[in-house]
Amino acid sequence: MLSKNIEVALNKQIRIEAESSQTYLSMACWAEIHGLEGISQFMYAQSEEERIHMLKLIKYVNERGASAEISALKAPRNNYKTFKEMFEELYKHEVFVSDSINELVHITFSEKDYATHNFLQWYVSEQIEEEATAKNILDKINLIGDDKGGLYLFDRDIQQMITVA
Ligand code: OFO
Repeated sequence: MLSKNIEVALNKQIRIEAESSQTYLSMACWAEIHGLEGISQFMYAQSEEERIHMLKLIKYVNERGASAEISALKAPRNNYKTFKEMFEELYKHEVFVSDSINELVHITFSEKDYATHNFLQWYVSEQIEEEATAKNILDKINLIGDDKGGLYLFDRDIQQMITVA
């Protein structure tokens, strides 16, 4: 059985994962309407991945005798000046999610809930990966600068970075 504090904290994370999914869905749309096919595929996959993160939390909360809450979501931003700005947002967002997971892990310690602590380790590793991917992409974008040919190749190559887990 989960404590009330843990239930509340996990439900907050469920909302964050759902909002992440919506944020990346909005980025996918922006890239699609701007003709950035590869980037858009990447963002659709990211959105899917965040939904899986959300579902994993929902199942865990319900299985542990508490209730997962499906709440209203904040509307994501739907416009970007450049694709670089969009990826900067993605990186910032992933850092925010990592902070939130860390906070959650901290709460499990203070509540002595080692089962949830153990469950969250998957998210800790996932965030290391996601932050690294976002950082890697930003480094590539900085190399490309304003070069149109570089953007063309980047849009093609980013599809190789698609993973859904
Ligand atoms: Fe990329 O955020 Fe989920 O965990």
